Amino acid sequence: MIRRIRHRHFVAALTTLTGLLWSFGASADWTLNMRKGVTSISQEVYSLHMIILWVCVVIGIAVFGVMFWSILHHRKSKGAQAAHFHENTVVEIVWTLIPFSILIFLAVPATKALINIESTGNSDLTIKVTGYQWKWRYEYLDEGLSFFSTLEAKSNQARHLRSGVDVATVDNYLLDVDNPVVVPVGRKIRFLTTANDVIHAWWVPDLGWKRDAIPGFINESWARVEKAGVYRGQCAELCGKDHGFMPIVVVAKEEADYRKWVEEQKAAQAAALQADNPDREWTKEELMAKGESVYNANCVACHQTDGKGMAGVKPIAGSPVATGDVADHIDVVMYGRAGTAMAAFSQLSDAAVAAVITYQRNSFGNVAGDLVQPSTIKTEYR
Ligand code: HEC
Ligand SMILES: [Cu+2]
Repeated sequence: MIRRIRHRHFVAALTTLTGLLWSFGASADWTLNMRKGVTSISQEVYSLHMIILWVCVVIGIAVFGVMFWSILHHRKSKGAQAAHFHENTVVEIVWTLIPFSILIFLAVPATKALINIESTGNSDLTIKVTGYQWKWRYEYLDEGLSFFSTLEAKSNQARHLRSGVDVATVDNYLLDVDNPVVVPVGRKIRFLTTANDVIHAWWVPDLGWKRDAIPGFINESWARVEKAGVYRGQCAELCGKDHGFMPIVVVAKEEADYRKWVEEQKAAQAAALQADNPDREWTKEELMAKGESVYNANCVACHQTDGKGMAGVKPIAGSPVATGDVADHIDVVMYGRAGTAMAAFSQLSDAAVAAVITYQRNSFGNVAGDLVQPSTIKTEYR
C-alpha cells in the first residue's frame, strides 16, 4: 500500500517538473529573478537582494557540502565510530562568530537602503495618492492639480459576464486606467499615501516599493524615475469586491513633456470647472443631458440602462425615493445606504450630483417633474 502511494507521488512530481521545464523553455522572457526597476531605490534594493542571495548560495553550498561529505565518509558500511565528546569551546565560539559577522556584514547595506527609502526630504514635487473603493485619486500639491484614475472603460466592460467584449481583444486587460499619474523623469517625487474608506496599498513594482494607504494616516515615500516610460501596478491590499479592478499606471515623461502635460491639465480643469459651475442656475435640458452621462458612467452597472435594476439592486423606475421627497433622494446619493452595495457618491461634483438626481426623477417613466440645482448641493450638503 505505502509503496503504491509513493510510486504515485513520484509520478505526480515528475509530471509537474516536466511541465515546469516545458513552460520555462516555451516562454523566453520568463525570468526567475526580482526585477531591477527604474528608480534609484529599486536598483539599490535589487543589488541588496543579489548580495544576500549570493551569501545564501555560498552558505548553502558550504553547509550541504559538509553535510553530504560527512554522510558519505562516516557511513556505517565504512565502520565509522561516533565521537563522544561534550562541549567544545572552540567550536562554540566559531559557530557563533561566523553567523554573527555574516549578519553584521549584511546589516550595513540593508540599514543604508532602509534609511535611503525613508529619506523623503528635499523633494522636487509632492503627489498625494488617495485610495478609494475602487479607484485612485492623485493630487499634485505644488500645481493645484487633482484627478481620479479608474479602470479603463474597455477592461471594465470586458470583465463583466456576457458583456460581449472578449478579454483577449483588450490590450493591458485590467492594467490600464483612464487618467494615468504622470511624473517627470529625474526629479525627486514625494508621495503622500492615504485612503478615504478602507485600507488599500499603492504598488508599482518598477518603483521598488509598496505603500499602505490607510484612512486617517499619511504614509510617505519617494521615487526618482530614471527612464521615461509606462509603469504599471495594482492595489496590493485586499480592499473589497473590486480590489482587482483598481490598477495604477505611472507615465514618466521628460521634463519638457511633463510641463506641457501639467499646463494642458490645468487648462482642461479650469474649463471643466467653468462648465460645472454650481453657482449658476441650470436649465432642465442641461441637467438632464449631464445627468444621463453621469448615470451612464456611475450608476448603470447596477441600476441598468432601463432603470429597472437587477437582483439585489432596487429599481429607479417607479422607486418611491426617485418619485417622492427630493431630500431623501439626495441623501441616498450623497451618503449611500449603509450595509448595501449603494455607496456614497459625494465625490461627484455638485453639478453631477444635482444632474443625476434630476435625471433619475424624470426618466425611466418617473415624472417627479422637479429639478435639483447644483447650488442646493453646494450650500446644503457640503
Ligand atoms: C454597486 C452598485 C450600485 C451603483 C453603482 C449605484 N447604486 Fe444606487 N443602489 C444600489 C443598491 C443595491 C440599492 C438598494 C439599496 C437598498 O437595498 O436599500 C440602490 C438604491 C438606490 C436608490 C434608492 C432606490 C430606492 O427606491 O430605495 C437611489 C436613488 C440610487 N440607488 C441612486 C443611485 C445613483 C444616482 C447612482 C450613480 C451615481 C447609483 N445609485 C449607483 C446599488 C448601486
Ligand atoms: Cu484597493
